[in-house]
Amino acid sequence: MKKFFTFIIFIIFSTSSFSGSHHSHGHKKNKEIDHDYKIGKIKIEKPYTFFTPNGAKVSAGYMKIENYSNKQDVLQSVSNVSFADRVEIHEMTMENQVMKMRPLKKGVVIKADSELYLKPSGYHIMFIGLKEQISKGKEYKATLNFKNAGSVDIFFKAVGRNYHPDKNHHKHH
Ligand SMILES: [Cu+2]
Repeated sequence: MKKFFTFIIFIIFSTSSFSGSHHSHGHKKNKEIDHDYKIGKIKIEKPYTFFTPNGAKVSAGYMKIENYSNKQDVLQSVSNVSFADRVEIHEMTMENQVMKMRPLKKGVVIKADSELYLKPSGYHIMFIGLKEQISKGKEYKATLNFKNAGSVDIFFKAVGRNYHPDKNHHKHH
């Protein structure tokens, strides 16, 4: 049996989830928030993380990953993170009505010709042992390592908890 992490979930995850089945592909560009990356047949859209309250030890990163290849790919690991002691790829699961998260040691599969959302209460990148607090508006670098497509440097944008990647085009703070 694998060990489960039992961090205090409500601090890390909002209850908001994605609604609807269609998503714009960034035609309405917002320089502040929209930022995409490409490596091979993989496209990463709008990586983000929530800014943290003082003293937070963990944070999570989210994004949309699109695989334009006719072969599946695997996000095997995340590396090159200077703001945390270590990084893991996690999955949220419900166990006896308690949300728990589990590290995915082999990474997460992105099926051929499909898209995968890393989002609150789903798959996410876990930053463990924060060396500094995540500040709103700042960007945090990481390297995503894909089995087939290779490695790509991205920046997680630190946003507030009301941020939603598809609904935030017209919000200003
Ligand atoms: Cu986690």
